[in-house]
Amino acid sequence: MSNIDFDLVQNLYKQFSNSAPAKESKAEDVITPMPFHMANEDMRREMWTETGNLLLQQGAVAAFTLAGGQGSRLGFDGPKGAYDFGLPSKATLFRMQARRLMNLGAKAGKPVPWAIMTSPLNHAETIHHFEDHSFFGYNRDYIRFFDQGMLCALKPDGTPLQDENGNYVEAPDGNGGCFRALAMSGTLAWFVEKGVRFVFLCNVDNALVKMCDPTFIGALASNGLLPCAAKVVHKKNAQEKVGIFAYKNKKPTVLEYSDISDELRNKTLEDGSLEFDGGNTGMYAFRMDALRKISTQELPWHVARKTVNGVENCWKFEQFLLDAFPFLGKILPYGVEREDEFAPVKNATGSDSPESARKMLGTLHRYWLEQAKVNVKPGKLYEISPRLTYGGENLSQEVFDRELGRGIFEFDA
Ligand code: UD2
Repeated sequence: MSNIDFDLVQNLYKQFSNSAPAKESKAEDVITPMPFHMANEDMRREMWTETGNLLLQQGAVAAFTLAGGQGSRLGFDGPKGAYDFGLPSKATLFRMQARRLMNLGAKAGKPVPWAIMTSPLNHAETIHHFEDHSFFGYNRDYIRFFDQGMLCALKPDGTPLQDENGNYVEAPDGNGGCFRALAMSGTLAWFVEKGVRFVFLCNVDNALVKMCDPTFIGALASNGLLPCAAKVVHKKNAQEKVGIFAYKNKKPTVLEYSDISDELRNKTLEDGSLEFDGGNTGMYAFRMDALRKISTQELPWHVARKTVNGVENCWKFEQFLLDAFPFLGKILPYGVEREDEFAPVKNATGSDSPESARKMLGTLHRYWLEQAKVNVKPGKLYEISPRLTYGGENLSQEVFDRELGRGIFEFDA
């Protein structure tokens, strides 16, 4: 007998089918922008980096990758982390994350515990990807996979959707299911056993993600009143598909792009800039006790009407990680430059695509080489292996000459 929670989906159907699509707020809600400043302008930056590196040396920092989503927009039917987005090295998103963590672990003299949340739909394939690549050389005692919960999809009339064999069609319960799955899978306990005190949590699909960024972790650790932090970028434009940082009735909130009204997303200040300008990058840091607290909290549900198995307008319900922030009550909005840290691979073409990610990574790595006074070729882009550098350090003409074609690749946009 499947352990499908039919009561839950029926209650959610009743909740959502009787009301108009929930936008970000009810009339009485007060929503105001959340100000943030750029971390690279903060005088405490050096101290934050030292603190983060010290915590990594103590083994007190873990990574947690959210990889249970279905990469439907990309048109790739495997796990998105296993997607090779066309770099000269053919690195997949998982390999990049693994090697960046290994760079940090080598410098800290301690491997970084790494948890990867999958869903039952891509769990086996994810494990196979790692096994096929010998886990990218990652220490097997410091990597752990677990899958998130699933919810039955409903037909437009609210009855459970079944496939041609009569099996119920289930979908992942949203990245907000990560807290429950982290606890129920025993991974939170695994973190405790490893001595973890801070967890860097990120989407699987950002080609520039600075895994367990020591400066970011140090910024959270340096302020004992804060349960969590999140990396923020200035939005590209009003339509950019990112959550926006705001206060809703004085509580820190990230309002998802699918849940905000056009009126709110298009609001501008007198100088024409966006009033809600803080865009969510999907990179967060949590204290362990904040994760414990949220794992026992029932987050709100969101509804999406999607075509599932060829049936249009089906009901899918999911929880958003973003809804943890109002419960935690405080957050550090940590401003970062998009060019340095945020190149999502979401769509097959256009913005947030493999091509845009390749260009952003190649441009950033070229900049790193230019900063190291390396003679780079006009118009060429570069890919530098995380084995050689985490954020542009330790590069020189000598390294370039030795590594070109091995750990450094030259390519055209
Ligand atoms: C996410 C953020 C959005 C912005 C954007 C940046 C949420 C709810 N929204 O939007 O604010 O930061 O990313 O690129 O996070 N996932 C699971 N299980 C699920 C659903 C998703 O693990 O059931 C993972 C997914 O694998 C990915 C991450 O959560 O790593 C974000 O999911 P998405 O790419 O579907 O979210 P998106 O792009 O709509």
